[in-house]
Amino acid sequence: MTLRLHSRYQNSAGQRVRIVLNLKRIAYEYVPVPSASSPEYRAVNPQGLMPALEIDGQIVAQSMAIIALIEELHPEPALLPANPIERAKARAFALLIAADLHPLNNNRVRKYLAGEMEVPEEKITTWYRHWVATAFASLETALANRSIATRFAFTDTPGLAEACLVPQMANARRFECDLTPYPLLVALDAACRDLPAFAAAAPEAQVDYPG
Ligand SMILES: N[C@@H](CCC(=O)N[C@@H](CS)C(=O)NCC(=O)O)C(=O)O
Repeated sequence: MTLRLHSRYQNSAGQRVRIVLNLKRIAYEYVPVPSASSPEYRAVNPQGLMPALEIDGQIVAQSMAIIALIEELHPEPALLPANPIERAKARAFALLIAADLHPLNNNRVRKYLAGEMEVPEEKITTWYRHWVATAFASLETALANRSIATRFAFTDTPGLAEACLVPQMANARRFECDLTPYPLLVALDAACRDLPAFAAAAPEAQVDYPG
């Protein structure tokens, strides 16, 4: 099985997938995408969003669908807890980021606000920080309310929750969001970032990182 991941160094949805592939020690080819809106990339993913996974010649889009596919093909190490309720909680944590927060703040939304809507840059930053604060408050509460003690968010090894959180934390730092109200998120992110699977998936470790 050959895997080619179309992504870019600063593609946080793609970074989730890179983390998961690394956690599962799955070899893949990283294919840098210079422009997601180019005809070349739209031939790969007509939606014009990264990442896209090429698997044995077929294309799968959407990071969470790609991660679910990887988990089905390579169940070990598991990305989710064994207990069904804990599994649901881990998925809810990840989806709060992938389904609720990320779509509000991603590049194309900010570009649209700045361009067609003529929103000044400082207001876009306010928008960005508002949605980060809203989401991070809920994520922090989710961690504080856990009934089972685990080394990472919901598991003893990093999984889906961490694969979604770490890229989002990097984005929040890039936009200078105040992270002091979220000590549990900050600690979880710090516990992951130096692990080889996360370090190798980081923007600065990718071949297309401008350095
Ligand atoms: N729901 C999608 C979101 C993908 C997405 O929004 N990707 C962004 C980057 S993180 C993108 O490709 N934007 C186009 C661009 O930056 O030109 C997923 O999880 O894969």
